[in-house]
Amino acid sequence: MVNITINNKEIQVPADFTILQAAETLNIKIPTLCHLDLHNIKMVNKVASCRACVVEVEGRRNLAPACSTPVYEGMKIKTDTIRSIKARRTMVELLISDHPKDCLVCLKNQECELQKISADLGIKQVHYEGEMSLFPVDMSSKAIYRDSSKCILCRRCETMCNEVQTVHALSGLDRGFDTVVGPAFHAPLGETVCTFCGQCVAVCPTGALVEIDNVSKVWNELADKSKTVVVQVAPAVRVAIGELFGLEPGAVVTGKMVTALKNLGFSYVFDTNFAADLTIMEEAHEMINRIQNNKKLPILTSCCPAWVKFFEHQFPDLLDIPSSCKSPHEMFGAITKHYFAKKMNIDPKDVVVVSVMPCVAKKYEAERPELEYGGVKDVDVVITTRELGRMIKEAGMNFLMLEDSEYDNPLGESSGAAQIFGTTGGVIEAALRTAAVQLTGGAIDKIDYNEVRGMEGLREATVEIGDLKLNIAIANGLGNARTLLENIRKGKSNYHAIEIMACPGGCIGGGGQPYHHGDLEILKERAKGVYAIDQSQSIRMSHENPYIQDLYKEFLGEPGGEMAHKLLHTKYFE
Ligand code: HC1
Ligand code: SF4
Repeated sequence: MVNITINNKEIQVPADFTILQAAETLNIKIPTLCHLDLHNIKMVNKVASCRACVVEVEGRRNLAPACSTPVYEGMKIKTDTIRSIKARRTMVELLISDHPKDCLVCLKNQECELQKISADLGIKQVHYEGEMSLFPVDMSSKAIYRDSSKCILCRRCETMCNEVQTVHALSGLDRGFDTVVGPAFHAPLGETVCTFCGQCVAVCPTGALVEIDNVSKVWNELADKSKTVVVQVAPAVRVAIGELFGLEPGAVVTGKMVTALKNLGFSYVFDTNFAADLTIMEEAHEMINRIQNNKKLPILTSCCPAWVKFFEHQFPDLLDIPSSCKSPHEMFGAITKHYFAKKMNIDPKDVVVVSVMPCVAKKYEAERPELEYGGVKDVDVVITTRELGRMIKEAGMNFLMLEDSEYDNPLGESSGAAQIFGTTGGVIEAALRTAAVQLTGGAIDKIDYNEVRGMEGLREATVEIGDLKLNIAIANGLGNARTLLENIRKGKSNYHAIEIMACPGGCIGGGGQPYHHGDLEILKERAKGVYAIDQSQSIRMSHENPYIQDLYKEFLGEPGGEMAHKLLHTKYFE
């Protein structure tokens, strides 16, 4: 510990603290823009490039950036002098001088950190006019919109992509006003190893990285009276969308959200959770088969599209071990178009499936050409939680005052097991619940597998089911996934099953969720919301969902059977 003084207050802080961390212990707020400290995923953006956090240190001629200057014994710091405030304003004014000032029509309007710091610092005028960095917009991917003219070179995206996700799709290129953070050789993002996980979007402070906006597409589909427009909602959306309307993270707003979707004019409001139950029927069947025959182990979950793209690029030698199951929202699309539409006497070509997802990679996934049946795409349009929030606002609804309503049936009923898909560890727990019943003939002593829950990026557990001891691993964040996959490649893994989600925290921390600014507490609250829904359900195991049972009886036959394979399973490509 060292003794320091901040704004005349004496305190003791750990010797490895920065000025910024020390000030936080006194609740002194120093503005920052490039800095980001995501303790839970060990990501600290250390570039100190924006200099919006400069402070005065006694005995030092120059101002010091608080985020990167370590404390020392006897240090005397002033954070609120006119000199430091003026310098901060100058730094931010310089950033604004090289920034398109189209805030009113920017997708990040009211959520932009540059906008906020400018207001907080009382900047009323930009004194510096001159050269600007202008770059073409990159819309080469179906998921991410990249406008480098709005980039402030904070490098958060680069740190996230390279250090946390270990994808290395982004790095700093060129010099001076030509400096840009992007793929090597200025390649279009859509043609790179980018997984579209959207974690760069989640940490970008400005509108430089945002999702491809599909809101207009959905409005147009809703206006087309020749179409039956069906919407499905992912498990993680209902515990986060309330944040866009001022509610606490984790607030469960399923009923209001369903009413909002009905008001928007969707013909049917269904639940991705139904298809998560279906996924478990298929995946647990595959898992049991592979464990009993001791072949192709470990089985890897396959519902996260960014994770799928990651292993296709990075581990092409291991393409036979992920489960062949499509992700739940794709299964949902296939079942809607080839089972529900038939039941309702509608031509599948006249059905439009819209997915509301916490994820930007789902936009890319829906465009994968193999995710179709009989020439009909499984899913037509994907919007994120944030885009649904915008649609609700555009329609002028007072979300908080909406009554609750229920999902439509038959594709709106689901178990608690499906709901926990939304958080890290949930998919494997859901699979274990059903696998345990099938392996023991129903002699189970528990439904909750607390040993696979948690927020750590890499976890493992041994789960006993009857005489079997199953070694399970869970990774969230692609860097953690890489660690597991490298061990498998080296033959060092003794796992039976592994769940992988690309985003820290799982889908609750998806790149399309309300911005959480790296606050782990927000993710924890969303996870609590997910588990609270599970606990409140009368059915908590996927195979007990009566509509799933009907679906197999009426249409699919057996899990893993011929029809199931045609509609619900897929292939991976190098
Ligand atoms: Fe997910 Fe999934 S859990 S991938 O995180 O398997 O996006 O929420 O919808 O498809 O069910 C996302 C969430 C989601 C799928 C399911
Ligand atoms: Fe990297 Fe993910 Fe962003 Fe692609 S979407 S650039 S993989 S962080």
